[in-house]
Amino acid sequence: MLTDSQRQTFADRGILHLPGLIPGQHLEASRQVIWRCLQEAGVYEDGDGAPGRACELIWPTSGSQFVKRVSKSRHFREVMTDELLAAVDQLLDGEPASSMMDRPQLLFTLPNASTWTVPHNIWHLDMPRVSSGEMSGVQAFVCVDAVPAGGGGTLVVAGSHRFCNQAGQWLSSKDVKRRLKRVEYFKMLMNRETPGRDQLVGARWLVDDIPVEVVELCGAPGDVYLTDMRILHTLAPNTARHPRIVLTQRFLLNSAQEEVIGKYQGKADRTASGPCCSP
Ligand SMILES: O=C(O)CCC(=O)C(=O)O
Repeated sequence: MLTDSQRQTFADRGILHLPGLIPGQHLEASRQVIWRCLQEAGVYEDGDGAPGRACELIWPTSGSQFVKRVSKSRHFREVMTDELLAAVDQLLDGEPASSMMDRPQLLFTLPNASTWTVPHNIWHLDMPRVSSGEMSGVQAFVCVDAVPAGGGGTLVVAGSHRFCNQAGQWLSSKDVKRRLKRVEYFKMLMNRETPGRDQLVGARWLVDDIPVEVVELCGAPGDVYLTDMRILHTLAPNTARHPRIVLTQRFLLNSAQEEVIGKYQGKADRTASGPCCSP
């Protein structure tokens, strides 16, 4: 059961960290299936599998190939415990919602960088903003193995879900980014030339009276982050010696789903039948 203070944190920041929410026994099957696949690819944990010194440094397979092979495991469902689903339900105020995938998706990043940086690109939303400006759903991130700082955890901008909600119309991820770039903070974040973008991590800025902060989703095995699906986020490099292993599931409100599917359907119909304004 979430406290009022946790719900308020989520409303204010668009992100809630629930340390250790998923017990080890609910992670184990996913962990085993992932590591078995890694071992088949020639990557071994040494000894106790402690994060930070768990893997060979030479990776015989690319991350995306690996993810394709392992991504369909039914064991991933075990991490979506009743406690996690109840927390999501509370944040959605009990409104009807559906998970977007039949099982959680693997977010996996091999060690791929020697220097950690905040990317200026690939910032995005997974879902468009609906015309009411209200939240469209909640995304859950579950750390299967430890994700240390600099270890590939997703980067999110806490507070970003509170911008661009007054448009009174459906906004694609691109539309939202275009509007955000008119605001100095976001312009700085998404500009390749900005020096010291990394200093935005963990630093709270007040932008149009809204506190914003770049947050790295790192944590211990079993930690969960719940995010408002309006939040701006991106991929991060992994400078650790251990792959980033996180499972994610998105829960979309049925009300939002109708609007989003309707829009995409409209687009698909127009593409199939030619331009909508053709004579
Ligand atoms: O950390 C990642 O791999 C990116 C996650 C992401 O962009 C998403 O879940 O939409």
